[in-house]
Amino acid sequence: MASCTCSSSLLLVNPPPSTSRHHAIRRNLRMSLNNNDSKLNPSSLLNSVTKLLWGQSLPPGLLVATVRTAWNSTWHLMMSQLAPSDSSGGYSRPASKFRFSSTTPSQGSSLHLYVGLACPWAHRTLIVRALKGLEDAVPVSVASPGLDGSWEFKRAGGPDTNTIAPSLDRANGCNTLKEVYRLRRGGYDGRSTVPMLWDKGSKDVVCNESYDIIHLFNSELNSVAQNPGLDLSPPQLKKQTEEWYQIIYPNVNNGVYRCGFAQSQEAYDRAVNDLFSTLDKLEDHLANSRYLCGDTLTLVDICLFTTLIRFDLAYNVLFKCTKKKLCEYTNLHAYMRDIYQIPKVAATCNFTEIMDGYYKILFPLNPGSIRPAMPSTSEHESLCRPHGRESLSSATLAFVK
Ligand SMILES: N[C@@H](CCC(=O)N[C@@H](CS)C(=O)NCC(=O)O)C(=O)O
Repeated sequence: MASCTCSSSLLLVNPPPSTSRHHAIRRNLRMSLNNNDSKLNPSSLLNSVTKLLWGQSLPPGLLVATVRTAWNSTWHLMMSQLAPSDSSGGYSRPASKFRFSSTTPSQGSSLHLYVGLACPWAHRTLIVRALKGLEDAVPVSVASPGLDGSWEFKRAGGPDTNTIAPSLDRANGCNTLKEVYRLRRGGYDGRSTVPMLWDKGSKDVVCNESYDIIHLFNSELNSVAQNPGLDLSPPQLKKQTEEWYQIIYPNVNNGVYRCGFAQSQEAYDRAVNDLFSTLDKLEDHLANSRYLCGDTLTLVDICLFTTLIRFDLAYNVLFKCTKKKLCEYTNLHAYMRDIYQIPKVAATCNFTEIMDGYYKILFPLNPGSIRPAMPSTSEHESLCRPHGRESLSSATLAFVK
């Protein structure tokens, strides 16, 4: 076929690059990605790609291969910042920096709690604070996520007044959580995570590990709690709750993150199997037990609840926890509804904030930021339908004032 020589066609159809040119483009792109390594930023990446592709009319196969190389490298780069991984691509959660040591804050010291509503770890502290009646003793500031995933205090309120909503910083008047952390004695430049318990008196971080904070709320602040008689960690159940926690934390609470943040197929396969084999065991156990440790609601139930309530809203889709939806587990779903219906618990669950927090903020997992529709089984009305679990125990939940 005669080649077209008219000038208008030349503008539209460049001759395809030669095979050696294909290789050179891909090699240069790889080199520019590798050279910059951790210093790479999105605009320099875009510049490199534009420079290399400018004026080239790439055949679709090469275009896909080139963009795939660029996207894979960028994705791994973003993921390594969002979610540190081990050598096999498995998510490795950084340890909390501020744990309780042997010294706990004195009763009634001026504590302030910082949370974010999407966060399952912060959610634990909100529930225990509500059940123990610590709202007056431990005021709260509710951060919202900025587009880079860090926590900010830039908006307050929300359409649903029955549910806890984002707020400004009520303790320190800061614009970001990072600024609050930096106010502490000795400063701080590490990860600024929620939940964080702040001592207004000494202007210091007391703790930023949810498991420690819920134990502190349960047992160390009884003199200022409205429900001092409620013990969510009774001594006779300590061993049992600890054993459950050792199962639930790695496989379910952190297990969903291990699925979502896996950076290799092997790491994902491991995580998803651990998660669903544990959910299957829990489903069996909860057939005959109202809560994990029998008739008594404990802290470990609350730790499990905050993951379950996010499961169909976020983890099933965004974190690829796809073997089953939670609503397909009869006992687990009823158990979750049972806890949701305890007075004051529903008000700690802000589903809009949860969905926005995951789908709009975790950019590497959802680059288009489109928020899927809310599953109907996760709507408030659906969660309020009868759970039928009273028949498993004589426990009454009239303890919550
Ligand atoms: N182990 C901590 C985990 C806290 C955590 O990872 N919080 C996330 C939100 S779900 C966070 O604040 N991330 C912000 C960051 O890493 O900069 C706990 O249980 O309190």
